[in-house]
Amino acid sequence: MSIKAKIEQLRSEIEKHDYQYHVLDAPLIADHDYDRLMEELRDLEARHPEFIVPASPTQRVAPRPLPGFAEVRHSTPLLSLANAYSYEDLAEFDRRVRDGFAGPVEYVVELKIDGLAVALRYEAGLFVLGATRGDGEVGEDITDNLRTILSLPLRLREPLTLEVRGEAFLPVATFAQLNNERRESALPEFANPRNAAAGSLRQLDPSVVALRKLDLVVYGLAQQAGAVSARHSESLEFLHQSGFKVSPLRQVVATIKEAYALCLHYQGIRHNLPYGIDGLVIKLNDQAGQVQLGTTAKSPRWAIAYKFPAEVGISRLLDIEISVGRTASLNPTAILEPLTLAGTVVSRATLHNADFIAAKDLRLGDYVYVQKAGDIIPEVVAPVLSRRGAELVPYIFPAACPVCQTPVVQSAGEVAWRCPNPKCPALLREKLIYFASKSAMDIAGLGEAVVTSLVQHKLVADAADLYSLTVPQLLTLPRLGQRSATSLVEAIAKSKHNALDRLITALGIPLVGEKVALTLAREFLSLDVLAQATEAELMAIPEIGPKMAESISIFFAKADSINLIEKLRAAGLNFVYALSARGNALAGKTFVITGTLPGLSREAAAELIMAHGGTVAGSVSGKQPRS
Ligand code: 3BA
Repeated sequence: MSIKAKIEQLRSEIEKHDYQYHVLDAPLIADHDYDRLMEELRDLEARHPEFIVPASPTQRVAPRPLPGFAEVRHSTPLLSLANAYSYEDLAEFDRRVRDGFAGPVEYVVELKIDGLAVALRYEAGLFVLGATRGDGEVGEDITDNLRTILSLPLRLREPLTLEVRGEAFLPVATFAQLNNERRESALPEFANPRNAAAGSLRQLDPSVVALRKLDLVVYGLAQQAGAVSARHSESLEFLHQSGFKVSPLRQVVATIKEAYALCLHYQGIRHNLPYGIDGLVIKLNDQAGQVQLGTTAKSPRWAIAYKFPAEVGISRLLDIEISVGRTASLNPTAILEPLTLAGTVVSRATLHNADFIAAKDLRLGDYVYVQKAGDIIPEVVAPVLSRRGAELVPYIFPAACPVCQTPVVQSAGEVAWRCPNPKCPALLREKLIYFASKSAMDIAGLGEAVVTSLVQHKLVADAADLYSLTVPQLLTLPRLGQRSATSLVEAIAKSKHNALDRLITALGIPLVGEKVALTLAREFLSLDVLAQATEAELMAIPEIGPKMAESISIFFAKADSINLIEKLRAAGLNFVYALSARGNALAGKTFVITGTLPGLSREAAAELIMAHGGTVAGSVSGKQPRS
């Protein structure tokens, strides 16, 4: 057999197993046998790169991050769905359908997956373009990110040209794991699988997206793809036969009553499914009828989403716990008698701030209505006044920090009360956790527990003190062995060489997150230049508004900040952008950029060169490294 034929045979074999595993959930071989096939293919392709094609299973993860997402105009708009919240709403929808369509009415009932709507284009059987919904008319090109989804066929079984629409989502288990990781890294948790899918697909680096393990369910063909079938149920069958994962529920029913019965059934078992659903979608099966009924400005008249009601339960407010956040704000949390809500046990819920508690007049000992917003994050809705005991008294928000007892203060126009003590141990703890977190200095082994211990034992008074910690010092902490202590000291030392944007993030400047930090690093190229920047200079940057500019200059003017920065400098941390950012493979080389490349602007090309240590001649962007 020729090498080319062997490669093709391996690809077909791997595609078959990808389909069995990721679409059908029915693997035919053991993981290590699958790995061996992949290895064999990788090996052959490495020796014969002339045979590599984009549809090869080895090519799912593009080698480099994108400079940004290009815009894509959809061939036909992605409409939205009208919502129904009751049987009455569904009956009303049914009447309208029957008024506007003379033929026999049949409905297809599908699960409404809680993810992000995407449009996928195939040309001659090859996946060529994937886009987000955007505003329905224009979305963003996320082809490289969608390619990482293993249930998405890179090539179809037939060389068809078509546009498919569906939902990219995170399975429940993956979503829970991602939020656990985010909690541990002091990152905000995603409120629901939809936000998590959107956040994941907006990552510029496909190798990061690949780690998120997204999945995809398709539910429709764009109209322009031609009449493949007379009925929607047949389109779904066609998509299934073409190798896509389609909604596992695609039941055809004759009446809206039967559709509603399915809604109630799935409302009861929704939390036992491996993916989040926020309702069901009911569609007229007859595609000619769909055309006849047409659309309103925003949504088709032939389809409706039945949305599950938010699950509400009653529990008891046992206590209000006050913690001190990274910005010194006092954050109240409700401690509840445990109750099961939307499939999980809830015993805590955020109360946001003092005003929230006062506005609802929540009292310790109250029975309270608890609800899951977006079905993930629990919130206290209101007290059950009919069950309030006469002895309960209005809640008084603490006047002093619960940790250091300093009287709290409230700035004009702000709802948060803050602890004004810069040496408050609670504040230090939060700052250190944030400093070490994944999106900041990413120090492995420096999690909540170790930080708490370091603060308790007074081994550090600020982030810079981390860099002078020694193994013997760490060994004095309870539950920290020789091995962990050694690797922690190494991880801390390694973080000295982090890219500048990480350090800027880690400083915890109010309103400055990782994205803004990267912008600041790229604009000012050194921490010292940034620290000297005036508010006017900061505001000259498009992403920086007056509030952020003010916050940044206040931060760098503070004695504590100046002191911290000098200590970090003395510890040998990297204060400059460019050479350190992505390696220096291009160091010593100078580039002149002329003309354009498809998908890469001159500015973006210059940025990539500089980020790899190269120099760009001429003034393409006017932002070369100052040395
Ligand atoms: N079916 C979402 N829209 C859906 C094609 C219509 C539609 C959805 C659906 C409009 C799901 C709105 C975004 C959109 C393609 C517009 C589904 C789901 N059907 N099963 C009727 O599972 N989330 N979403 N996508 N066009």
